[in-house]
Amino acid sequence: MFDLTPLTEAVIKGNAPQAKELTEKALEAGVSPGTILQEGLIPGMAEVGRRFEAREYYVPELLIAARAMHAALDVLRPLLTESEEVQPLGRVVIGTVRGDLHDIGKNLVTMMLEGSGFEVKDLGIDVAPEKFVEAIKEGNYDILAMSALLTTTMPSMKATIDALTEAGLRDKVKIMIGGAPITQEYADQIGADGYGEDANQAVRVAKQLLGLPAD
Ligand code: B1M
Repeated sequence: MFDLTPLTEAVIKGNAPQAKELTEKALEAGVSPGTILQEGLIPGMAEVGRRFEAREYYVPELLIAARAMHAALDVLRPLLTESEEVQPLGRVVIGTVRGDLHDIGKNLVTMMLEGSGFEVKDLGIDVAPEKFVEAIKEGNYDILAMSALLTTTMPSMKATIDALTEAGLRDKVKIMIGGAPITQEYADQIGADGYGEDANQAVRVAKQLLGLPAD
């Protein structure tokens, strides 16, 4: 049984080279990418968040932890996004909303969607409502997916939905939202079509929104 604790520790300490190396070693030892993610990496970021809340960590520690997480995710990305689908299940445009720079969760959702056969266009972070509207106008997307990690940026989700409605495009796409402060109640309140609590659920919700079978 491969011990993932050192990997969790590498994320907590923000040791990017070690996080990368331990992820590679775990894969070589036959640990699945999903297990590495759920049992090695995500608990590391959760602990980083706890330390930040307890004021044991400050922004620089968050940044170096995020860098370590990205180094490990870069190793997992090709494996998580491997898909046998030829025709995409659907087309998704995703972004972290205006004012928000958190992208680890969004990147995970992107990888899981791609790995499940969706084609995903990632608009990145700090995406203004107008940019989402422009993408929907110009691209042929089935789902608009928004991520927010700050209570102060959650209203950008509603602003984006309002901007789409104003542009007459609201009915053109299904809207899915998620991120640590987001709830189903909030999704209902702002008129989103779906809410995903984590990256796995995001895939389930995306399939549900397009009327596709769960598996
Ligand atoms: Co910030 N930060 N941060 N931060 N940060 C949080 C979010 C915070 C909760 C920490 C805390 O106080 N405990 C807090 C927010 C408080 C609040 O609003 N309630 C906070 C704060 C305050 C801030 C700053 C304001 C700090 C400051 O400057 N004083 C600042 C804001 C900057 C900005 O965005 N404008 C800031 C900055 C940063 C860094 C840049 C340093 C860094 C981000 C680096 C990066 O992303 N590239 C950072 C980090 C790392 C965090 C924590 C520690 C970790 C976030 C993370 O990556 N989690 C975070 C504390 C925490 O969450 N415990 C915190 C791991 C990731 C896998 O989980 O992103 O939740 P998550 O994604 C999950 C689900 O939410 C879901 O699936 C994902 C996978 O399971 N999901 C979706 C996400 N998007 C989805 C979309 C979907 C469906 C599901 O459908 C579309």
